[in-house]
Amino acid sequence: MERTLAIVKPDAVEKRLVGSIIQRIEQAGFRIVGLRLRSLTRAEAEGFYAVHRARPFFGSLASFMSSGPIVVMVLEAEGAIARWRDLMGATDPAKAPAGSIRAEFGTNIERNATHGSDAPETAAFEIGYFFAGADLV
Ligand code: FUP
Repeated sequence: MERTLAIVKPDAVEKRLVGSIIQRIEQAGFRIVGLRLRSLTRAEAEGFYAVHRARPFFGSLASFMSSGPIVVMVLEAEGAIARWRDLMGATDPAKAPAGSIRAEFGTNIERNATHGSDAPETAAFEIGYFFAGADLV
């Protein structure tokens, strides 16, 4: 079994898409092992995306991610990291396959509705960023 971090980003929370996104996650067979609604300070958003610090979009991304509440979740399944990224679709909603979460619910490459870890090492870092072991069921 593998675990990944999923985030419903501020754009999707504001559009009241939390239920629709969780429904897709459950229907796809993931077990939700951690779930919380919270806000990020700008410093927390910068820390979460620290790997992108040198990229031109970093400042705007940190502002967006700290602009409103997010839902953070830990999802468990065989191959959870790749499967959640498949369900989301490409980073840019315009390039995501029809029917994927980002194609259906995203606005643009920044306001793209959801986040998912991209590798086991990043999943471990990202899960630890939001959850203690005792928070996961
Ligand atoms: P992903 O793994 O699909 O979330 O994509 P990346 O790690 O490449 O990018 C992380 C986040 O940075 C994206 F979700 C949105 C943001 N981003 C931009 O705002 N502009 C870009 O050109 C690329 C990424």
